[in-house]
Amino acid sequence: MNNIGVIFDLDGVIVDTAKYHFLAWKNLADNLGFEFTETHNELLKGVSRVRSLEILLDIGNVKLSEEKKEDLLISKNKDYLGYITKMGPEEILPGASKLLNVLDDLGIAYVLGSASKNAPLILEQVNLFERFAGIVDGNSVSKAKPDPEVFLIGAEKLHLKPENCIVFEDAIAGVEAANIANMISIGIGDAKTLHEADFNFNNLTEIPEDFFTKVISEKILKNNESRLYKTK
Ligand code: B16
Ligand code: MG
Repeated sequence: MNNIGVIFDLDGVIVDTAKYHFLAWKNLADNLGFEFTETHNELLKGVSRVRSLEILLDIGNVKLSEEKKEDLLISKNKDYLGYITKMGPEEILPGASKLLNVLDDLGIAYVLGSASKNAPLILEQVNLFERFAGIVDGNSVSKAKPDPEVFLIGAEKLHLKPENCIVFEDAIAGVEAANIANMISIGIGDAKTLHEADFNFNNLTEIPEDFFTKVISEKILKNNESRLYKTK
């Protein structure tokens, strides 16, 4: 059943690294002397590291030289690495391992499509690296989500047309990127926030076992009129 393939975002879909990004960004904001809250952190989900720093500095109304910004990006990542190098398989989000098993059983290949430059390390930490047919991460792209580049490279790795790819995403920018790429977008998380997705689930445990067979048999592909068979 390999006429479709799957592209997974990492943070917020396979693992929750947002909590570690938060701790590292908060530490940086504390050192700069302004408050950075969990609500602020929502703005950084799915956003590149460089863009995250720009947003954070805007929140604190802080202006810095490019050189200083470079230093901060390095120190934030060092701090973040301290957390992720302690991660283990127990941090795989509920439903993710089972979903990968379902895909393996169906012979549906999957790749990673993440904005994180640390994605390979994180997948190694949680023992999932070997299972992905390919990794597209922040090192492989020049344009950040909502630009579709990350997912279009993912489709190439799957040797599939974009419309035959299903994207799992937790961020608005990622859902937008999947839609622009003409892929099937699945929003994981709050359905109101991710209302632009073709399908919505609160988390991966909610994906019905027959989801992929239905996508194929009902031809819910974007190049097909029957895309109207949405679950919502
Ligand atoms: P890094 P995803 C994204 O991962 C995170 O959601 C986002 O908060 C982070 O800024 C970005 O990766 C870059 O991460 O600093 O490790 O390169 O959701 O695209 O898997
Ligand atoms: Mg994400």
